[in-house]
Amino acid sequence: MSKKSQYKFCFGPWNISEGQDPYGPTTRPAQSFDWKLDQLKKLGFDAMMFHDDDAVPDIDGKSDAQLRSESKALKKRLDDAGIAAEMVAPRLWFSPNTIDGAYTSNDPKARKYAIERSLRCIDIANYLDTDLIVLWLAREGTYLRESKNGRRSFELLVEAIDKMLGYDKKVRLAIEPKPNEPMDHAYLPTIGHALAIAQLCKDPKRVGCLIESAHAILAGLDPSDEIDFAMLFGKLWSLHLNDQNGLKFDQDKPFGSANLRVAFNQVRALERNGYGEDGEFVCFDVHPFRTTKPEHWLAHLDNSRRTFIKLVEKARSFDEKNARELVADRNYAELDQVVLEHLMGD
Ligand code: GLO
Ligand code: MG
Repeated sequence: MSKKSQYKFCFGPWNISEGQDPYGPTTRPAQSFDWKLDQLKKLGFDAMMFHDDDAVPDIDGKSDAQLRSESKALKKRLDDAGIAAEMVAPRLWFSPNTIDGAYTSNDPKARKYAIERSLRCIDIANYLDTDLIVLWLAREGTYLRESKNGRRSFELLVEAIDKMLGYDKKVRLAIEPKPNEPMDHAYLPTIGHALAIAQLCKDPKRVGCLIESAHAILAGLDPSDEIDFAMLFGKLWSLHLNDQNGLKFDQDKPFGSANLRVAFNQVRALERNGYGEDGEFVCFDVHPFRTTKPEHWLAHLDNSRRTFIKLVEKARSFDEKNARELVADRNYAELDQVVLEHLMGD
């Protein structure tokens, strides 16, 4: 491990969630944005991620002038708190306009709405002084294969991305792939898909990706391979670390909670590729358990960061020379045990 990044950390307001699931209501009272910002600062995190409507609530009913003044007021609050805005993401999965998808909807009015809203999201990013837009393409996919034309949908995705690239000459778009949920099948399920689509866009240099651990696991992949792959292309611009216990609903567990070894290998991949050297943040897209009491509400964020920092130490103190010798001798049985004992603290 030659490179030694100093990591910077962030999370989003939605990561202090209230415990609602499809089968029951919230279990913790909602808190204001200011309270969440205070907690982020108290925990010693460096930046916050935003959906466009986290930054400007009820965005669809607001004028451009309101969007500007509310974003600027937020920027001032962030500056006063010494917190950066890491990215802004258009929340295209809530509106009645996007029931059948956003950029790939069968309804041209819905597609127009999705693009216009994305351009407003870029305006917000500019006011908040970040050039990074995250595209989690929540509803771009199908419940029913015959309901959409796949080829046409990929073309529509490229068209939408090109509109965003054309609107702002500096903006960078990071696609956050996820194979399913809410859709049965998503159009861009993996980093390979995201980077391939980037090549069809008018300025491929400004289209990259964001890896979420749980999403890679849901695609049956090892997130550390996704990290190496994206970083080989110089395209890993953000990261949602969390954990996931196999092929279930998206669990957003604390980092390392389900599989410490998979977490260790993600950190090792980040270390060997020098993640963070160009200012990228380590973000945790984790949620509290539904059972969590309000007084323990921030533990999942603090714990994720503590686990990450301990795994950085583990990656840096791993006996690479011994590992190389074991690899040369094809003694993978011993390598396996060396990794386990290293993680157990021997
Ligand atoms: C859901 C996603 C979601 C996005 C966030 C940013 O599965 O991980 O949390 O990361 O909305 O666009
Ligand atoms: Mg995410």
